[in-house]
Amino acid sequence: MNGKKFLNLPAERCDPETARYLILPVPYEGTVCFLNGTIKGPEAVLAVSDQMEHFDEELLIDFTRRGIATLPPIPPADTPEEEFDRIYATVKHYDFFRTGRFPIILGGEHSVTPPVVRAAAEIYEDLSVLQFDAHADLRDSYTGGRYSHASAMRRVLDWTPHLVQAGVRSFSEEEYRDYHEQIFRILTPKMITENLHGSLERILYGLTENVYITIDVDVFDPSLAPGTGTPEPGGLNWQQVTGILRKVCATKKIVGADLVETAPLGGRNVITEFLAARLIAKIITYTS
Ligand SMILES: [Mn+2]
Repeated sequence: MNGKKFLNLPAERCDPETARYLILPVPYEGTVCFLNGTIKGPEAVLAVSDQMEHFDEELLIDFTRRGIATLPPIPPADTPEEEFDRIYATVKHYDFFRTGRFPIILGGEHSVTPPVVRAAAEIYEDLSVLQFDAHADLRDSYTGGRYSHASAMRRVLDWTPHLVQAGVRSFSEEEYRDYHEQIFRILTPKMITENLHGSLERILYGLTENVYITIDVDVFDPSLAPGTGTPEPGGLNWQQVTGILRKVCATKKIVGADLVETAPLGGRNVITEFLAARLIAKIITYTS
C-alpha cells in the first residue's frame, strides 16, 4: 500500500490524532467467487483521490475542514474467520464509536462489514444498517463459509435486526423465502426510480436513530461503476444514491460507513475508483 492517503491534505488536516474522519483501508478478498481484484481497491481509490476538489459543489463547503486521516491498511488474514477477528480487533483498538470519531472502512470485499457492525452495535444499542448493494447477501453460508461476502448481511443480522437494503436486484429464492417478512425493507432500483419520495420514507421508517451505512459499489449501474466483482444490470445512478445519502444523513445520526467491492479494471479506466473517492467525499460532506 506504501502509505497512500485520501487526498493530498496539509499535515494539520490529516492528523490521525485530531481528524474527525478516519479512513481504514482493508484490502481483503479471501472469498471472492467471480471477478477478482478488490484486494487492490483501497489503494486504487486512494491513488485517484487527490484529483478531487476539496469543495463540495452541492453544500458549498470545504469537506476537509474537520480533518480526514488515512490509517495504515489492515494486512489480509489467511482465513475469513481470522479476517473477521482482525478487523473487529482493529476497530476496537481505535475505539471509533466510543470516541465519536467517524470511521470509513475502505474495502476489500463485503465480508469486511460484519465485524465493524458488531463493534458499532456494542456501543449503539439501537444500531441500524443501511445497505446499498445489488445483492441481498443474506445467505447463511456460501463458498467461503459463514463469513463469505455473499453472507455479509446475514452476519450483520447476528448483531442487529434493523437492516434496510437499497438498490438490491439479485437474490436467491431461499433468501426471498427466509426473509420474506423483511422484503418491505428492500428497495429495488425499480421502486426507487418510480417513486423516490416514497422510497425515502420507507428507508427512513426502517432505520433507527443511529445508522451505519455500507455501500457496495455494485449498487450503481455497471455503466457507472464497471470495476467490481459482480456487475449486475439495472443499478442506481449517482443522483439517486447521493440523494438518498443526503436525506438519510440529514435525518439520522450516522455513526460510520464503509465502501466495498471496488475492483480496479486497470489501465486508463479509473471510473469506478473515482466514483468511490467522490462517494467518500459525499459521505463526509453530508455528515459534516
Ligand atoms: Mn454486491
